[in-house]
Amino acid sequence: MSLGLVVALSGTHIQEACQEQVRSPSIVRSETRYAWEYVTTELKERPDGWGERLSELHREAAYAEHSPIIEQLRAAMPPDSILSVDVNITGYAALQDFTVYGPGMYIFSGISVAMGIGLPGAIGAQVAHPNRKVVALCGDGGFLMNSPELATAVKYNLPIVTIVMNDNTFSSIERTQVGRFGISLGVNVVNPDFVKFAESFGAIGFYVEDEVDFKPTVDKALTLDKPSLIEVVKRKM
Ligand SMILES: Cc1ncc(C[n+]2csc(CCOP(=O)(O)OP(=O)(O)O)c2C)c(N)n1
Ligand SMILES: [Mg+2]
Repeated sequence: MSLGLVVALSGTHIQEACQEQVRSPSIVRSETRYAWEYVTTELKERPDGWGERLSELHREAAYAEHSPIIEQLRAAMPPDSILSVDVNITGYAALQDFTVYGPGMYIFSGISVAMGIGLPGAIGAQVAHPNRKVVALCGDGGFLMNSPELATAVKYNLPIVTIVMNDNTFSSIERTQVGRFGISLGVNVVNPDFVKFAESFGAIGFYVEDEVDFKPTVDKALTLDKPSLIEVVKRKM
């Protein structure tokens, strides 16, 4: 997401940084961070309505936790693999902490911040790059929006690893509601058993309750030649 957003909004120095990225991935990270600050802070005074939206995005990004999951995910994924990120709290952490080594290796819905992109984005990436590893990083709410696409992944034997961070809640929304109003409403969701759900499509299901099991499970899932889903129990902070 970050690259798509910043290239669209903040000009040529970012594009130049992208061209440098294979040699210097850190340039892209720092330039991305700079551009994110620019679009969400300096442009927030815009009179055309985008200023307010950008301020919201800035608030959301400022909330982002630094999830240890992201570091482990980066360590498990080969450098040329592709991460497709849905709109969720761990996804916000990826926005700031997941190092990207090349163009087209990080997919997000950009400034529209539309939920549901995680799995379909990964399917498109896997079809385009059959020899690369592709991971979708989703919240429980965002995953369920397009979860029937597991059937597509199974039908075309796409070995995508879908990670579902399950907190049985629209936590991003809960946090915003509590921050603004002190209470929350309508944010708790009733979920299926994600492992059984994945298995019912013919995918492989994994269940991770303890963070220390996360990377070994991703390592294992990345060796499979069929779609898999890893449900990660996400405890409320
Ligand atoms: C299509 C769409 N609908 C609604 C929203 C507003 N929204 C942003 S985050 C979010 C909740 C995400 O829930 P989940 O996927 O469980 O991730 P979590 O916030 O719990 O980490 C919602 C409803 C959105 N961004 N896109
Ligand atoms: Mg959730």
